Amino acid sequence: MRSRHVLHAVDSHTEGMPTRVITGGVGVLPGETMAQRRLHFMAHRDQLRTLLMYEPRGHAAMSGAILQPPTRPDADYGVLFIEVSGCLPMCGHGAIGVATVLVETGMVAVTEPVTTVRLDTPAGLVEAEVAVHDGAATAVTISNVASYCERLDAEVQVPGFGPVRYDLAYGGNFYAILPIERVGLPFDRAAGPQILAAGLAVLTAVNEQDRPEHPERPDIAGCHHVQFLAAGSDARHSRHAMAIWPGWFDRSPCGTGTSARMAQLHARGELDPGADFVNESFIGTRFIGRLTGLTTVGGRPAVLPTVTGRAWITGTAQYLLDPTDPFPAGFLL
Ligand code: PYC
Repeated sequence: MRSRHVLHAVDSHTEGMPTRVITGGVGVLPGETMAQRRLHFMAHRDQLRTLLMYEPRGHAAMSGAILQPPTRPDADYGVLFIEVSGCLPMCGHGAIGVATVLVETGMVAVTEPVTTVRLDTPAGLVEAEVAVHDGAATAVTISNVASYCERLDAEVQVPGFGPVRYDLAYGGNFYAILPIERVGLPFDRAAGPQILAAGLAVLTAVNEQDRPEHPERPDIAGCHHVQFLAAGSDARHSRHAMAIWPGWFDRSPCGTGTSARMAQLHARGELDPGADFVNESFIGTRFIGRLTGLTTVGGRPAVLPTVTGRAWITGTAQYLLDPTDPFPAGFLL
């Protein structure tokens, strides 16, 4: 056996969506903040992401997180979120997976019934309250970054679909949000390829015609996620298919998407702080969201969201790269 890298991983899934947590083998990335480390990684180390996320070690809907020492004194770990899509500023299912792995592998001091883990993410500090029973993480509630609604009832010209009305909100990533009937498709997994194609068409058109940019963070820009709502979705219980660039569905109910959806519902006057909001994924798994307060982002009204979900460890692994491997950056089919 020969290897240019040995990467230590604890694999998990959060309500169906994988988080491959890289616990060792990467070293400390340069940068004074996790946002700077993310930009450095994207510019100089992206092959490590594709090696870990793409085939043959991953797959077309793979997701993970690289652990780092924190860059701020109030955090326990720095986290860089990696996916087939790139490096996200924040990932809710990933944060729930990371917190579960840290607790269940003893990488943080564990107290019962609740262990608090503070994650230094590129989008900001995210606190995770892990409910622990007999050493097992039974649920994780993350206090996500401030989220806000950027547009209500905006219109975009989408080739093949014509004018499409949508809302756009930020919850750690930007989300276009619209009922699925606006693209003429059923909320049905059998229509998955058509839903993905519609999602890619919508996000491409949004980015070409009115690319969103975070008012305080120019490093967070662009829309790579489209939240297609099922009929009957409301501010108490919402079901969605989350189409993500370059062409996959979130298996989890999407933590940053849940936060963005709550910001949108609040902007529409339909969701107040304190009420439970059930958000359901395309495979039927659920997160419980709640708004805990109001704030501002770049002078705009914003909300403080929490998201509760569960994660399970599925294995541990050492991923290797043989010097003769013809696919050192992996591949996607
Ligand atoms: O849970 O925030 C999330 C997420 C983003 C992309 C996939 N999952």
